[in-house]
Amino acid sequence: MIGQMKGEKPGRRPAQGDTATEVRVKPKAEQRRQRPPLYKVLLHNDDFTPMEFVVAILQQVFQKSESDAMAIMLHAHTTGLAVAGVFAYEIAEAKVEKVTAIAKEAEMPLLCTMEPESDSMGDVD
Ligand code: TYC
Repeated sequence: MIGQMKGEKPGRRPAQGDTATEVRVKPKAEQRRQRPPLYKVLLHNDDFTPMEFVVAILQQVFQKSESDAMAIMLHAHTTGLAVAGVFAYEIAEAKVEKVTAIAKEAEMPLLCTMEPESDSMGDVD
């Protein structure tokens, strides 16, 4: 909020003709309240799940294009882990459950987990 901050005494409102620009930086706690903490949904590599199966999951569950799905799958395949998407807690949880259910049904060992996304300051919520 620019101008009067929460819990602050009212002061003179900026008037036309004022030249100084007042920049207020909100306390960190207040900044955090504005957006929900985000979670990365991770796909883990394994030696058994077919590449095409992982690509299909990325398209179906995460609405990825075929080329993006292929790139994410190959990243998991080569590094061991890939971010399938970043979501608010409940959505991330639902994605993990969906992937896990599809993999279980197909008797694939594909592992999908979630972890807090760190913000630009490197903090996790
Ligand atoms: N490594 C698997 C294979 O060679 C493919 C794979 C990729 C599995 C990504 C899981 O998250 C994964 N068939």
